[in-house]
Amino acid sequence: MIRIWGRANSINVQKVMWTVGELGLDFERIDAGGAFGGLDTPEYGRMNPNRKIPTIRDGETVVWESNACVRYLAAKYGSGSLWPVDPAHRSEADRWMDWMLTTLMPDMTIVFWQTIRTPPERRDMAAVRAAAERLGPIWAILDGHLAERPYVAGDGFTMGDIPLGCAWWRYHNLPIDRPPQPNIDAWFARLRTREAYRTHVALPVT
Ligand SMILES: N[C@@H](CCC(=O)N[C@@H](CS)C(=O)NCC(=O)O)C(=O)O
Repeated sequence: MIRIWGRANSINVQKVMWTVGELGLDFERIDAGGAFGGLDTPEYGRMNPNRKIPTIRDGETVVWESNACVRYLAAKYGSGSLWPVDPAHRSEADRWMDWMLTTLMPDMTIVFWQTIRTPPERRDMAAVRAAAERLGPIWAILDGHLAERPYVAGDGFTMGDIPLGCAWWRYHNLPIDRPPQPNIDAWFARLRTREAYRTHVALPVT
């Protein structure tokens, strides 16, 4: 049984939920963070000194950082499927997971926080417009990559598709202008057929 701490509407928790769903693992998700609180207890701090979600526990093993959780679960339970065995192949999945966190998420976070989590009268719409303009060309890098392959790491679905799939769902639910990204649309249509995606990610963006 995998225990997962984190609220269902967190993009970082959704990555982990999608992963356990793909792998068919037994899990228990414990609501934590946001209005649920629970991150400031001594017990939680011992598991995750950052006091962020998600945190997972698998037996004696505790993991935090959402992409590290996805990698841990894929390596332990999805070798040869979510977890490409060949290092060169795996690096394809890995690099796009890191790209999501380092290149894509800074501007995604500006738009999300300003338009969804900030009251209208306090929104910095100039910052939203600037971030939205930067995001089109950033997503276009992935669009170019997907012109030549059906999934992020090649012919099959891997862990590399999970963080970006979560981010594309969120991007599409933000109230901003978006340039067309036809290859991402085709890839996302493939992702949307996956039950674990529909169950854990295709939720209202709040
Ligand atoms: N880099 C971390 C970021 C973790 C993070 O910032 N999580 C947010 C939710 S997405 C959080 O814990 N926010 C505090 C809260 O929900 O109370 C990861 O990928 O796991």
